[in-house]
Amino acid sequence: MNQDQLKLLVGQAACEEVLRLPRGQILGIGTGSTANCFIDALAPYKDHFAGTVSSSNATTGRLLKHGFKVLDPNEVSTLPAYVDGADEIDGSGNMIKGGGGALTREKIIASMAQQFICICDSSKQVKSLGGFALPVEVIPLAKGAVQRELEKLGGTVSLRLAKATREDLDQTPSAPFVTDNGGWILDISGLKITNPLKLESEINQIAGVITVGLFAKEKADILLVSNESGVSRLT
Ligand code: ABF
Repeated sequence: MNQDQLKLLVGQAACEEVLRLPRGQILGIGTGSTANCFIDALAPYKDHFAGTVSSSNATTGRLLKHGFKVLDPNEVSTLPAYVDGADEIDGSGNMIKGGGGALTREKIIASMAQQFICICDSSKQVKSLGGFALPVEVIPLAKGAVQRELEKLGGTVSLRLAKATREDLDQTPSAPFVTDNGGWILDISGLKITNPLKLESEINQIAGVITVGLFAKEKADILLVSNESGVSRLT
């Protein structure tokens, strides 16, 4: 099976997992291609749920297209589950997230949920985090100041650029990628993250940082991971 097929498989498994919840619940929904497979698999059963809370404009658009009700997070006090992908996940459930640029809302909605159900294919499982560049969302005016602080951690820090369109390639260099919250993203590559919880806390303290894409304080409670032989459920 290729990676797309593995994502479809785990999206289906996550659908079966959340259908075990009593009717009338509100679900937190993540962002990315694996989360999209979950949304598409869940669409035929949308009436089992009272509504959803979304982690990005992209996910909101997909949910609305399928006819799901999408609620303002401020209308919801708690969620039984938040379902989302990850860029990397280690054996303890610590994750790097934010490759898709939605890390801030993902972390907010995950913090509202009783259970974080991470869904991924086996390529995302690592012994220790850092192979994937760590995303840090920053207030644009603080980009320089935060970058200088992050460079002290080791690794290489780069500003994430918007995907160049055909016209852009011929003219100006790409503009910075702008998140749903108006933030910019600095990606740190080359880190060997031996203590994700400590690093998450350290980076959170830097003035100008909105969110760091380390999910160690809010780890995954359940991991559904797909590989050639099917889907495993790890807790
Ligand atoms: C999202 O899942 C992001 O945090 C992360 O980047 C993404 C993984 O993307 P994909 O499922 O497309 O591999 O929650």
